[in-house]
Amino acid sequence: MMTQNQLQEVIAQAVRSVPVVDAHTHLFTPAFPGLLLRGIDDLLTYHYLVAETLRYHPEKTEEFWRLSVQKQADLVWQTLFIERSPVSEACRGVLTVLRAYGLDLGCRDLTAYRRFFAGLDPEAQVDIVFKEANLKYVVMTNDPFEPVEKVYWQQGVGVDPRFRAALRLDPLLNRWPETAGSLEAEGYEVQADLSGQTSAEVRRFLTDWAKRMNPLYLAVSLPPDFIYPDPAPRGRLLKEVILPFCQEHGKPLALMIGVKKLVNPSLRLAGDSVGKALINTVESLCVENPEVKFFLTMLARENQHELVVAARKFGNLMPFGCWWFLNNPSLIREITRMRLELLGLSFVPQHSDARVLDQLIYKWSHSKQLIIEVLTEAYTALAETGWKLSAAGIKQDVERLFFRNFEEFMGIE
Ligand code: HDL
Ligand code: ZN
Repeated sequence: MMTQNQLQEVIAQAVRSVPVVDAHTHLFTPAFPGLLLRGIDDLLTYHYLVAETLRYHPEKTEEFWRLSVQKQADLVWQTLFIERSPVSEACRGVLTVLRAYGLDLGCRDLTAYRRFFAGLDPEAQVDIVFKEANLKYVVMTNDPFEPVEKVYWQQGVGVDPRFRAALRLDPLLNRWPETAGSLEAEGYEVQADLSGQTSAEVRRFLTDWAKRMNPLYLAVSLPPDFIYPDPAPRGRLLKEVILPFCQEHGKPLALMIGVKKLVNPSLRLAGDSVGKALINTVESLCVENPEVKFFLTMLARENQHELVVAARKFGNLMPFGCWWFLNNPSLIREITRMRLELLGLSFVPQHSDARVLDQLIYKWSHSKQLIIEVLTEAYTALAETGWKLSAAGIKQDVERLFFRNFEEFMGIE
């Protein structure tokens, strides 16, 4: 029987050493020039930190957007790191990254940090970060309507296998009929009122892009008031095109529910907020589409318990991640405990949502530390029943959480 100390060490070692599949990021392979964000200025101008900075300077918002990225980073650094202690999760993350690169936090010298990052080759930096965060691969967010990115796919640019694709559908499902125009311009015979050959043509669009990207899953973020069934275009496109496509191609559908877009438009990417969504919608989708796999995350803390209960009812529902405003220690602990208690090991505890390459280092080290804490509580309670635990068994459990559950749900052998 392991002592408590031995048990804690076995769990910590298993989690720290387990390779990670990062189920959702906004990163890009360096093969897509200009799209991969990396280095100290991109870290400091992460939209989480922009929002935190502009709380102190709301009057500077419009001026802020006219600044260069470097000048924006200067203001963030001065406001959040020099004039105040960087206690927020996003601030602490920057410091975790600098420390992982061996940089001196004592000097607080942004110029010195810039000099260090300027010397990093993108491919080498990918190798360093993936090794430090022990990543098998990350899943990108790939939008076929994004003018710069789509050209790289149409040109057939080779993609590093450590960067897997996800076909993102927000413009299609959330901005119809505006998007109908983009599809028509690409040669797809669609009608704004979804008449005629629209369903068949949207399906052809998906087929064309699935061939180019070979996505692991299709994905869309949705507002709190998302309903299904729904006679409006989103509901019809889901019913007539997306769900049949996912079923036919065996591709899971990732639903990310609860985003209130641009509650403060002046903050741009930092202007989105959160709203409690309708779990009935999730239940309807799962019960009416038993052959479709729903990879699902919700943004409101208030939706987390009912999502876990819904997952107990549907094997085709896989909850994942502590998304965005939930990706903080207090909520990661709460949500992961809840999932372990009600779902055992049948969930995907975390994704990074990283937008900047180096963030992978902090997002995974912070989350792994918290998951170690929660797993230690759970295994300690289990050991107290007299159940015999082994290092091999714990290692297998941890592998399920950090990559095997995801790969099995995605149908990856
Ligand atoms: O829709 C999404 O994928 C969200 O993650 C947004 O990109 C959001 O801006 C974000 O970066 N959250 O972490
Ligand atoms: Zn995201």
